[in-house]
Amino acid sequence: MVLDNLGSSLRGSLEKLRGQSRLSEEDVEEIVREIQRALIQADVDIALVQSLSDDIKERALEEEPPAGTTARDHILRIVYEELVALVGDSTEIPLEPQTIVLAGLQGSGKTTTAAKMAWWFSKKGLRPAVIQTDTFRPGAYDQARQMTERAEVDFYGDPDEEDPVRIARDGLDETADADVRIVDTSGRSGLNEELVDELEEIEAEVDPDRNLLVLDAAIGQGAKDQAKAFGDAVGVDGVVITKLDGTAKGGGALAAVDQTDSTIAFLGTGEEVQDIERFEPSGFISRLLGMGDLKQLTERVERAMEETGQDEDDWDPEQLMEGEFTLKDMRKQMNAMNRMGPLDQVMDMIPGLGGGLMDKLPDDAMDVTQDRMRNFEVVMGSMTEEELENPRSVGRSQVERIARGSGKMMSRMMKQFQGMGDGDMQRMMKQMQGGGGGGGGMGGMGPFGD
Ligand SMILES: Nc1nc2c(ncn2[C@@H]2O[C@H](COP(=O)(O)OP(=O)(O)OP(=O)(O)O)[C@@H](O)[C@H]2O)c(=O)[nH]1
Ligand SMILES: [Mg+2]
Repeated sequence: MVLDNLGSSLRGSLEKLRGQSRLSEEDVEEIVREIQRALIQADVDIALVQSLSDDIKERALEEEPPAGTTARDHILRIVYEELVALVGDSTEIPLEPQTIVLAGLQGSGKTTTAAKMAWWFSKKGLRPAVIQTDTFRPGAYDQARQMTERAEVDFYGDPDEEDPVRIARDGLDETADADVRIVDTSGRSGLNEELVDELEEIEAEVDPDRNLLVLDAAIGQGAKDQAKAFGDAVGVDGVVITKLDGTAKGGGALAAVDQTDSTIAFLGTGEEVQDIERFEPSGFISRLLGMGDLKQLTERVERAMEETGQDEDDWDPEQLMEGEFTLKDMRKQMNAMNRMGPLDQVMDMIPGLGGGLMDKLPDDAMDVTQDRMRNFEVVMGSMTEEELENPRSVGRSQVERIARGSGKMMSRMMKQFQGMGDGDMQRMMKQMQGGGGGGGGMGGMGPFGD
């Protein structure tokens, strides 16, 4: 993924600052060099890299770090803030009924994005529909139909109709029940008059709430020209950058979009309908820096909760912060985590557990952890509500009963859970929420660690 090595190369330099309370000029130089290298590799405009470097240097040396912060936190915060400013804001996408037109050059990812966005809206509880108006490319109809089937969302298209505007009109009628109508359009190899005319006519017919321009990340800084050309021709309310999974150069598109007056709405990170994320500048940059992204994690948790039929209320970090964490809570978390995707991805998003830790773990550690979680599940399945609420009350005879019931790892788990002091879980949750603890260990994690 774009700028992938920024986090890991910075982490080394930041690690060296551990224990220091002040930054020397050399420290700042080294960190700025790492950032420059990563940004230039990612195809970010050189002049932009230079001005960003200057800003970071100036702030790092001139701003007084707030009392109690370390040199490491001080520079990390400045780097983070400057990078967030570099990628710019996120396009506002209200969760309400609306019509969106997707435009872009051939192969930029419009059709894929239409299905992905529909999937995204459906996960937010809205009813989306995709309208396919591309009569230019043979196969466009089938492609859109198949992708929307995979996304399990409504679809309208007409393989026998040649007029895109007519399809758009019929499509709006046919999808009147949907909350969010996403209109996919055809592409051309360049922004020619034919494409501009077609887009203008569709826009006049559809009267969309927003036009989103779909850009392939591989075009790098070319994003600036495309965003400007489409903006002048039909108006662009936001940009979707696709194929960020496939190129190391996506930094060009990310930064270039902000240099025009556009903002970024979504990022495409793969070919499947789920491979989409809302662009959140702060989360995006925290993740790049290996600081984790609680917001993303929360989104995934919410999604997982929906799928397990659990209430969102069940996920209550506040309650965990207050220190009451029972086995029952742990089971809920584990169920949710299992549904959030591969454990290593989830861990990467937790501030303090991100990057730094993952690098240190042996390759198979995640498999082992995942196995262990499954074991816990089996064991907890044999416990009563009372025992789950109150693990310290579990005596020997209960342990034996539960062990018989589960046949698995009982004493080991109880030993670990009981051995975990009251404050440990609280401390762990604090660490997760506080972020910034790149190398933060798993020491307090008890059952998850060894
Ligand atoms: N790896 C990756 N591939 C993507 C992504 N988005 C789209 N693609 C692929 O890019 C190719 C083109 O995507 P389409 O969605 O057909 O592009 P389009 O803009 O609709 O193309 P036209 O209709 O011909 O103008 C397809 O093979 C997609 O699978 C992405 O985020 N990551
Ligand atoms: Mg298409």
